[in-house]
Amino acid sequence: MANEYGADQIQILEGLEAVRKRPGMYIGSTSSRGLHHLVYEIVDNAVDEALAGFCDTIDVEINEDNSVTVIDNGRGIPVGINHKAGKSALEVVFTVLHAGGKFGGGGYKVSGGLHGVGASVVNALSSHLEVWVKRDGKIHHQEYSRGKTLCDVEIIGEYDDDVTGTKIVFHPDGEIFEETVFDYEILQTRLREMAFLTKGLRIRIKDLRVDPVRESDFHYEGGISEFVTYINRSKQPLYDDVFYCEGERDNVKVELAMQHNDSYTESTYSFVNNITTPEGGSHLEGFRRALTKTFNEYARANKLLRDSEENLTGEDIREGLTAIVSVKIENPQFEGQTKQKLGNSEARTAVDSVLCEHLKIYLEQNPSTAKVILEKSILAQRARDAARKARELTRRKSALDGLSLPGKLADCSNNDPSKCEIYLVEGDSAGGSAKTARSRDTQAILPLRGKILNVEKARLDRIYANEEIKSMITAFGTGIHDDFDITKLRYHKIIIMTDADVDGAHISTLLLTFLYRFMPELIKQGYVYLATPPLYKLEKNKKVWYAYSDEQLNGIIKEVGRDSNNKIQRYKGLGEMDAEQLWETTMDPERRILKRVVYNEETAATIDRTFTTLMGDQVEPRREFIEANAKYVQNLDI
Ligand code: TSJ
Repeated sequence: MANEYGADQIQILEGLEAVRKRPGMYIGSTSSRGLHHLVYEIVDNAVDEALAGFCDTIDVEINEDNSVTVIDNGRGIPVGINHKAGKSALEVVFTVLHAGGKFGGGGYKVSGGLHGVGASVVNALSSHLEVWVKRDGKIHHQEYSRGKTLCDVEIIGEYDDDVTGTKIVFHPDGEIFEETVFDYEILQTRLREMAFLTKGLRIRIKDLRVDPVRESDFHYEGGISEFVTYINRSKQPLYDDVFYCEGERDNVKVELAMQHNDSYTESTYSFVNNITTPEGGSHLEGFRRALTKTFNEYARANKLLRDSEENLTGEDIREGLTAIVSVKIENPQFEGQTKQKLGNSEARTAVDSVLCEHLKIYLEQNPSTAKVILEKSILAQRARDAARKARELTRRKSALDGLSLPGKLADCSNNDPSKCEIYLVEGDSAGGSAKTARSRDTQAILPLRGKILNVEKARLDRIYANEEIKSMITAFGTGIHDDFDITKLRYHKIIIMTDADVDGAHISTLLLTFLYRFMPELIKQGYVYLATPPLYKLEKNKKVWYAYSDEQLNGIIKEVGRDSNNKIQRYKGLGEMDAEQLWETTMDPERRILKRVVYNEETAATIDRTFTTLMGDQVEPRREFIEANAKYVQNLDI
């Protein structure tokens, strides 16, 4: 009896009406994001079946009418009568809030969607939903509309191929969702991630809205080890192996994979029940503690660190590390402001213990890998030391000189940061025009020379020694690292102004990378903008128009008529504009277009991957980046 999981074990908590009244409470939002959550919610249920060991394939299809079909080859949702509810367990799953295996306890381990709310929520928010269950030789079927049953569970046939499973089709309700069109890319990214996190499971996705049909097939026998390889695909790994270990302590399942690359940044992604935890928590703390402790102990025991030398810090050891930490836990507790940080202390000890045990053995058996990692860590330690000294030096200097602003900065005269702007301008000549053009009271200009240092490719000591970077830090006034203080920010608009060409895009990417890595608060609080210089100037009979896109140019041509008096100039760079033109088109707060750079918590991990990929050695993904980057800016006509 103990392991029997039948119709009666499904718990019943509360009614469904609330879901349609306040959909946001259950799926976060009714935007595109909420829409896609419906799919994850359903797929999560099938993944649970896979985790229980009864399903190895999940198919997701986006149908022509934007409904979605999900099919698995598990045991099929139980169809027997649930005695507490007095109806079929299948019907309970779809019509009673919080019903399902997840909340039962004693069943299988959870996977759990973002809010762990289950199939009934999807049903409540679908104008139509149908389910088919192949179980006990029969095909069971039921239909619903907006959470209400349209018929009893009926047997509509038999099957003889011995393949059991569950199939559902749902149509997101247009009365609820602002957006009802699924995005293949978004679904694909998440489904790929789910496949990485569940080794052996095959997840296929098919888009039937396009001809030819678009499809992907995700299946990773290596699970999160392959995830690490995937993230490191555009980087140079430091050694061949991906370290992997798994174990269970105290009812917490732990899986861990990692590999260093030759970069200087860490990319660790942590998951709880297959859901990413960008704010980390106890599982991540356990990981860090075990990593630091094990490497230091190994280094001492093998004389890679002398007795007189200081311990390596966690940061030193994690320089260039790509890691996935995945835990599965029955009752995850989330804390912190956004309730995204794992709180369960047993997760800390579980990860710590599993990693210590396996990593110690791995290092002993792979001394050459251990040595490469420790050599890199020791270099990181030295660089960190040098960087600290450099920072102390600038701190002391600014304390002595008062505020020693960089010489190239043309500062504004206003002292109210909320009114002040700083333009980061590519090149001395454009910098010169900008200085002439600006409104001196509120607009400061900082010209930056040539290519900016790629902070993804340099250690801290070099970064802090870089002139361009030093002048940005002093001009902003916030300090950096432990000293960072956003209240000291001297300008509430930091505006990146570069040429409207590929090089310009590259430079703004490098600047954004610096800001993202070293002063993320500036982006999070919305202080960073991109200027938008025009692409064309059209002159006719002494009148002038500017166009910021090809469409706009065509529109203007249509308006003024296509004739030989039209003089069209294509701007290749800011340098081609004189000060007045630069003011009119790009700097005048009344007329310019600014794009605010947005920092999106939920896509932070994706941004991170995008940045690292694009700033890496590979040249090819750059265009992709520039396109992806467009997703992180908002148009603001201010
Ligand atoms: F979300 C959902 F309910 F709509 C849904 C559930 C959608 C899809 C595509 C699959 C599933 C699902 C559920 N697949 N497999 C299961 N398994 C069970 O619900 C199940 C099966 C057998 C037993 C048992 O003890 O015999 C128990 C459970 C909970």
